[in-house]
Amino acid sequence: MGKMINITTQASPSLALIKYWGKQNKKQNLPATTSLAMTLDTLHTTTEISFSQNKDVIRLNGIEKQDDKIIQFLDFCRKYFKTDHYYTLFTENNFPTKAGIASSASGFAALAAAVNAFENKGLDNKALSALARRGSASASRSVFGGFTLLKAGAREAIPLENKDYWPELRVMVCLVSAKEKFIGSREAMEASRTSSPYYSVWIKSSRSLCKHAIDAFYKKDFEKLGWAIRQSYLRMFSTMFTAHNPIIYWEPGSLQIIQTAETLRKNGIAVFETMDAGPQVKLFYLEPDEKQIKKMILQECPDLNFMICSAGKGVRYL
Ligand code: 2P0
Repeated sequence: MGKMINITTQASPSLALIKYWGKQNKKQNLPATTSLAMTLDTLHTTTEISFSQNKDVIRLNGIEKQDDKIIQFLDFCRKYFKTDHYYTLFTENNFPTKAGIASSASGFAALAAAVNAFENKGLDNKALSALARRGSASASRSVFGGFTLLKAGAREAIPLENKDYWPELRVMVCLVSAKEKFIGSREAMEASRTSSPYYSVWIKSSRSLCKHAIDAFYKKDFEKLGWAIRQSYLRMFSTMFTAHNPIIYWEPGSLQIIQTAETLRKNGIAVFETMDAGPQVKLFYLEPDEKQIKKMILQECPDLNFMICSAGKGVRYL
């Protein structure tokens, strides 16, 4: 009676300090750059899986839809697990979906774990990370908590340190806009790869940048790490700005926060911003500076919604 099972999993977004952008192998979804990331707490995707008669039924944040990326992933799971089951999925995010807050990272990590449990396959986290990568490369990182590395060309992420490694480290996720992005990150990174003259420089320069960041991470040298965090997202966006056609996720509100971070740094406060495939700006800082950062951000952007995160847990079964 395995078919009556109902399983619920939860996973959190993986925010890259050093970015993955571009694929080494499209079919197997292998990343072209090494990414260093932090799995966030506070934000999460919750996914409930059960049996479905003759087709996959997907309800995302209460609305039923046929999401191609999810269906393709379920097709892959059926082959991988050698089953012909269809699934009913109820999946909810407690943060905006497809807005550049890594909902595909938490989403596919939660989904990979859900299918694994539903099919009673008992994959360990390494195998689960490789499976989640098929859905979204960043999801391979979300399987693990704390701090992770996904190497260029790798099949799975590596857990570096757990969530308690750097307890003062915080991320303020500034919600500039909750609209769905106008172009998905998969398409956008492919446009960068195939048409930006800076793509090859991005790939090459990512290697030394990542080494620099890992060194800073282990020394807990926040200024040095912060420099690399900023370089990584700005170099990544350079490949988007110069793609044919150019891709610009930034909004005026994004720039306002970037400039506020610059003002804070000029006042001696170590705060370093990053952005992903969307207009949101995420600020890295250390907890003792939180009060001053909040004050300045709210002074410059009084209506801003934000969420504060620390390093969080990997995928879990509820
Ligand atoms: C990252 N992003 O490292 C980078 C930085 C967005 C900007 O991973 O095609 O949804 O499914 O593997 O993982 C977003 O891209 O792309 C992403 P696919 P994914 O977090």
